[in-house]
Amino acid sequence: MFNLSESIAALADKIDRGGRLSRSEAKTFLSEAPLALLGLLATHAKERKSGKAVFYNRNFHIEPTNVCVFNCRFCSYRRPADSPDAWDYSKEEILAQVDSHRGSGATEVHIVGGVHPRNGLDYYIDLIRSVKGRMPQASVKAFTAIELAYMINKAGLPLEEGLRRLKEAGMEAIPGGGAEIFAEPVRSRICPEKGTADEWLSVHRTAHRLGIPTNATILYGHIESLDDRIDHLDRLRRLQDETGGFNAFIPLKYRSRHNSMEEIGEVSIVEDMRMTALARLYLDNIPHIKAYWPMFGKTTAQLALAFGADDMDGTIDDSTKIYSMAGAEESKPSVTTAEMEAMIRSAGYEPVERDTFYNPVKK
Ligand code: V47
Repeated sequence: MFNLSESIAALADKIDRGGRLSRSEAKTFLSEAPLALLGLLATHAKERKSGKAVFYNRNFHIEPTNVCVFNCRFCSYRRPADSPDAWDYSKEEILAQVDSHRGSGATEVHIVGGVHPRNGLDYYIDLIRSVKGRMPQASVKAFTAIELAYMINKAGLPLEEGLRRLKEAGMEAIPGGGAEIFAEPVRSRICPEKGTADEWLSVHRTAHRLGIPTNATILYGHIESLDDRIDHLDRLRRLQDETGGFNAFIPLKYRSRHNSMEEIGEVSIVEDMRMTALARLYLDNIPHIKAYWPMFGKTTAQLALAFGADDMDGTIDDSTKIYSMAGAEESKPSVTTAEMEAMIRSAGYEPVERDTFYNPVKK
């Protein structure tokens, strides 16, 4: 039908029957299948899992500092400690930020920042405990695997013990940042100083073992190849087969402004949709694919719901700068729940407000 080649028609049939794509099949399918077919199959795969539901939450971010010991080439946010644009909030300032979101109905506080050279594990344990104390009804989803590995290494503790202490203090989930691209030749060009793929994966593996759910990301649309993308997804799929601890996968499109890879530019919306569909089709064991609107922009995020995404992240409340500093459309990302629900409904889906663990929030 539709002049599809025999191999693409056979793969489409396999996917439609719920079959698992191998790496080489994923490569063939992504290179040759028409965009509309990817959308159709990814939508079927999404609807088999969560029907017409599209999830969102009420959340806000805290970005304690943009001072970072690493200097990733794609990052527009990081500053050296002596830069006039550097920030490094005190605990009191951070708690005042938490207080400013009181009454917003937030069920999640997302904390990530630069890897600051000064702070140690005890500082972060105290910070998490204090944030949780100020807003006990919200879950704390905190620190990328890179921040976690750094603070736990610095304390001279085994990973498991460090994560256990952070969990005890109130860290209930871990966000997906820091994964970038696992393939070493690309990783060492775009973020040479950052922890390795194996370090990232072992933080998540250990967290899953301790019952801490986590997310995963990919940073795509720069110098990586299709093989690198599939390799990245494959490592995540294998870890998920082992642990089942990932809740969501978030494809993060490289945004090119004000960083040292700017000359590369950005991929098109067509590429964004192909990447979203690939994630849904390849990661058959990760329940949720997020269309992260502060990075995609609202309209692209909405379109991603027709390519297998089932989660729009949250209301944000103008609390993150990572993407606006890299030139994303939303300079002060914030939506009300009514706007969020209207975005989801007009894409043909039923909005479901969720908590960090994807339980529906009772209104
Ligand atoms: O690891 C930094 C990315 C990530 C750029 O788990 C960039 O729910 C594109 O991981 N262009 C941090 N991407 C953000 C993150 C995240 C965001 C939302 C939800 C969740 C979740 C996690 O941001 C970094 C890096 O991959 N990033 N700079 C850039 N110029």
